[in-house]
Amino acid sequence: MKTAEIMANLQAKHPGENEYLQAVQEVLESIEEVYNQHPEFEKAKIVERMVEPDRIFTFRVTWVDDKGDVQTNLGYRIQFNSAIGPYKGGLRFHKAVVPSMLKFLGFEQTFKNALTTLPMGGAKGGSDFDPVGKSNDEIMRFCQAFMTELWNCIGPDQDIPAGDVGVGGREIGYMYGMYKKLAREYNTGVLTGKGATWGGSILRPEATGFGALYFTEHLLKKAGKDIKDKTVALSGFGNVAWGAATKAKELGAKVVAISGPDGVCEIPDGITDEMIDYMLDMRASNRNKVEDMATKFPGKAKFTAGKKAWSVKCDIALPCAFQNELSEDDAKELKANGCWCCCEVSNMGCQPGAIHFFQHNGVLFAPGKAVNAGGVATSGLEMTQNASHISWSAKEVDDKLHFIMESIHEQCVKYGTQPDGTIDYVKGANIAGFMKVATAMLEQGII
Ligand code: 2IT
Repeated sequence: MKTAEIMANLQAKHPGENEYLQAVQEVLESIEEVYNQHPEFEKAKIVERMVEPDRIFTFRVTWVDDKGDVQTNLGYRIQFNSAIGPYKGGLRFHKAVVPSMLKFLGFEQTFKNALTTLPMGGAKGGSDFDPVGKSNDEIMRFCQAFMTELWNCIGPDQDIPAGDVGVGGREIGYMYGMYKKLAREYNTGVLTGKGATWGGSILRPEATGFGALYFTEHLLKKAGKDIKDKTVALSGFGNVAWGAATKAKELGAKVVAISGPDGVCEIPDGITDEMIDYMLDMRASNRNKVEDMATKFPGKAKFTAGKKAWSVKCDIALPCAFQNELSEDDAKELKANGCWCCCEVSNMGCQPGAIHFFQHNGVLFAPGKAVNAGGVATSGLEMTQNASHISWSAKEVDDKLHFIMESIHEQCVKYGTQPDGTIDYVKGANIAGFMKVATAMLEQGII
């Protein structure tokens, strides 16, 4: 395999799909050496097959807003790879959603799911529907309209969507209600992230953030460090940031910044439990403004418009918002301010230049597909509970999540340890995920 050649072909075939091409490039670069030691992979054209989704569903979603006006959006489901299990991955509702974004997310999901130790293939979906400023009724009508098209493409042993940016427990509830009405079956396992009283797993809402902090703990331990009393800057204030802030505080770290598309909130004395609870209200309001935190807690949280969380002095940076949210310049600013660790919690949160800078300037770095895999892993645990018609206690789920995050860290160490003894977590995660998916594809023949 020659990465440059494959990338040139993909670029010609999918011009302008920059996020997708970026995600593929990162993986191919890391696996090239290992791949070339396996002529059987080359013979079966594993890479050429793996970089293309199995199929893409595109559909029109029409709904009526509160003013009575008819609105039309586009909906998608990308079933990327089913070598190791049924398609699994979230739905993203965001105005910037285009096929390239969902293809990058589906591609990443395939490797991430392979790392979880659970049998799940990769998928992603969503819509260019913009939840910002929408009423609860509008959200419900949109979710129902979206599901009238999607329901035929999914199933508990076929494709199991969940939440992502813009899709949380409320949206999953509305979509599940409509799914049930259309399918006339109580297939709880068809969606994950459900409410705890109707099939949802305890700790699923917290799982992405909690898992990210468990991974961070392992990474720090391996580097002879500890999270206690360290300052943490994180971006976003949605579900993932909320879970990360909760666990970081619980482990004794001080969360000194959260951010939003409007700017950053500095919290010099560290985030409080009341502030963490208020993040849920901020998300539910659909205002998408982090400034609301400063308005609610004057004197404790200071808002600066137009600035990112990466401008705040910290030990550990946790991108928890959106792809490419941390640039090379941000990485330099973080390092100049004393930051020595960045665990990417968002999918592809760091631009390639930022990752390169971290890795060559002594900043510990781990990629999203390893760090944030606790979310989808707990979705996998939700599927197991649904399939066996039981529900586990918080302790049972948390113990399993701990085990999974430790195992992901071990896989990164196994495949990412360099001759000089340092660990390249990007390589480690990519090679570990790739080997599992590639081996399964090989064993299942040319399909
Ligand atoms: O990016 C992700 O891993 C998710 N949005 C969660 C997917 C899932 O199926 O729980």
